[in-house]
Amino acid sequence: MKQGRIIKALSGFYYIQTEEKQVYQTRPRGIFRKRNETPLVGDKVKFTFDSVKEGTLEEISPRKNELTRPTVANVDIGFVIMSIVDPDFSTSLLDRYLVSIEQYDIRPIIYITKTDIANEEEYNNVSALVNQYRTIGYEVIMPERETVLSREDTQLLFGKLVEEKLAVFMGQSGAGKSTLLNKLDPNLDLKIGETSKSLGRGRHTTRHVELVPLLGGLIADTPGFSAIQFDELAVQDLSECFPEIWETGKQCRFSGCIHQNEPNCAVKEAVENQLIAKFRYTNYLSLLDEIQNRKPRYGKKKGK
Ligand SMILES: Nc1nc2c(ncn2[C@@H]2O[C@H](COP(=O)(O)OP(=O)(O)OP(=O)(O)O)[C@@H](O)[C@H]2O)c(=O)[nH]1
Ligand SMILES: [Mg+2]
Ligand SMILES: [Zn+2]
Repeated sequence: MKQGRIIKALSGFYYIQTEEKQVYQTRPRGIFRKRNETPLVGDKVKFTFDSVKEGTLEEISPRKNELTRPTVANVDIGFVIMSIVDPDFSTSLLDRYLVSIEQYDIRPIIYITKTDIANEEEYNNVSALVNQYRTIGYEVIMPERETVLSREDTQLLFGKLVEEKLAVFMGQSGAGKSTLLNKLDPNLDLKIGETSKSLGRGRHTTRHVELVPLLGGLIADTPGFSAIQFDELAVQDLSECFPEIWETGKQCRFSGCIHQNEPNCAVKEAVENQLIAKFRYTNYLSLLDEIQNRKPRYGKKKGK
């Protein structure tokens, strides 16, 4: 049996890439359907084959994680692509993306675009916020004002990060995800300036995710959707997705404190003393409110 990774799923076929970068077209064994198990893009698998067009997917390795929207398994890095302007930078949107990554224990990296067209004030405002995110511990890549990174610098930087890894590009429509990918690999020739809003929205869209081999790793571009839902996150798990709130929360009087209305809450105190950024706490509370008010459903535990 050969080993590889599913890089594309389309019309019942699974395309598996091996270490030698050969791609095999396979169909899954019937047993998966019987077990109600769906192979996912990103899955590490074993397969047999008669030719590159006729293979059989035999076995799926246990997943490290499973990202939804896009549905990709075993994601190592989530790049959140955020523009300063056009569309405007928003911490509440950024935090939504971060939570959607943190809940699956994926390493988040923030990348700031449109540094070349933002004016001084806009640049400085975002720069100040970026520093707060760095203080929390987030990795942020932000080119100098009035510049964008050269192709060489971008490739060098990303090459170090994505080698041997599976990365997903996320971010609002128009933020510059496809532009960045084209810079990393001009052969990709992805369409830019195309709003893919109509995708991503639907409940059961047939939109397919594809992993693109890039700089020794695999990258998935995604259409920008701003409506991220947190169907799988339980109230108790949200603070784990805000590293600084999680850390400080260990000192709260009540062990199950969700830092909302409880007395002697260390988080609220830290916000008052400006040790935790007010906007982060506000974003936390609004997400908490959203989770508390969503239609009743069982929250899935964060896989640790
Ligand atoms: N000046 C400037 N323009 C940029 C930058 N990045 C992207 N753009 C432009 O912004 C527009 C949108 O870029 P895309 O790369 O298509 O954005 P996207 O994130 O892929 O958007 P969706 O596919 O809709 O999710 C295009 O007109 C790009 O040329 C940047 O760093 N600076
Ligand atoms: Mg795009
Ligand atoms: Zn608390």
